[in-house]
Amino acid sequence: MLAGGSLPAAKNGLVNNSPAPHEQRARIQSPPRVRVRPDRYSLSARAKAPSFPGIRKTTVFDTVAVLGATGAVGRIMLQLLEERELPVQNWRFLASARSAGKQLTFMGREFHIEELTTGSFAGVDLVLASTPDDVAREFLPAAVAAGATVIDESGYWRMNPEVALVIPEVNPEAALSARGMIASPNCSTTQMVMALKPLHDAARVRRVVVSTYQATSGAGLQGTEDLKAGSRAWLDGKDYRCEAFAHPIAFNAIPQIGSFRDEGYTSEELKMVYETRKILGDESILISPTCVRIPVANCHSECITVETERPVCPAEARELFAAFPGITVQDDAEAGLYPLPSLCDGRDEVFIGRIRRDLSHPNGLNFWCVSDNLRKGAATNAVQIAELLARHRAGQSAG
Ligand code: 2RA
Repeated sequence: MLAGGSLPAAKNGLVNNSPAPHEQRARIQSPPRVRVRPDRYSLSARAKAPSFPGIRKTTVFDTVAVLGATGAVGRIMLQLLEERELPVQNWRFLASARSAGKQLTFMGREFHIEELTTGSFAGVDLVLASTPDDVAREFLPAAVAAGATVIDESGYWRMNPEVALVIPEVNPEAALSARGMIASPNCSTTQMVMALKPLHDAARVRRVVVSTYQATSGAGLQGTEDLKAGSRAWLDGKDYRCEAFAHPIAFNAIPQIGSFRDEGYTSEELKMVYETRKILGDESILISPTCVRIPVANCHSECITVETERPVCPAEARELFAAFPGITVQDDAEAGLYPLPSLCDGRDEVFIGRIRRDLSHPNGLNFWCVSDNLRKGAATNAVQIAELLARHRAGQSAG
């Protein structure tokens, strides 16, 4: 069990098992016409963020509280909320005593950051929380008890059986039947499960071997600072002591993310195992993970080998990935087209390339998967969950 604790009964349980309409169109990205250097070919123009056709002017949430708006993920969450226009009447911003009292600008207005207490949630109907685990443990049950639906980015509640663990493209029904608390998965899990879902639906995934190449932004703002300051120091021949990592990250690779747990696996690796099974609703999937921190500023990359019940050839896999909402295939070896963290930065999709058969197993498939860990791995997924709830509520009031 990775997380414990209990939740009060939700006052606002949402019950509906119909999946929400998908909001992003998947596509196979056209390869460039000529062979070009990686920095010359561009991703297609950034898709405008999906909005709320038909319900934008309707207030769905009276009061939404955002927790942790000043952190690495919180900042992006605010940016997304500004871009995507969630139908909300009132916004509140809550933070621990250290950040409380500061001002922040959101949607062109100045907001005062209030101190987070267990009494903060009266009248709040949705909480978007991006906080450390201990804050989530201490304060979020009070939000549920006050009648709010909580979307939690922390790791604390994810494996609690009373909590829904949701990727909107994969298991939207879990969000709609949640009893107050909805958790967003760990970033390394989210992009892998996005890739596994279409394969699992078509050919049942039996076993996964995954190695991650995780960006320093996954360790928060200090992780980014350690990469920048550590790289400068390394180039200047000076010492630098990392605060977010146990070893120097500049010009290095650290095969430890999180703390060591059972059988030599880290907490990050075990999250990939348990969260994947919970989201896909299949405890039989075997997963062998190795998580590595690398000196890339943003976007996690994963080398994934999947064994399915029946063989899935690369052409079929390409089609399955391309048809899945939120996945963009970038796969043209001759043109040098495959996902790169530098080009996926700031994007909301999960990118897949290097799709090829596993030479060591007749039912095996290998591919490379990159995604912005702060966006689809965290903020985007949380905002998409809020949008899913908004569409559902708007549908209910229209009906
Ligand atoms: C990391 N997955 O990259 C973690 C953040 N949740 O460190």
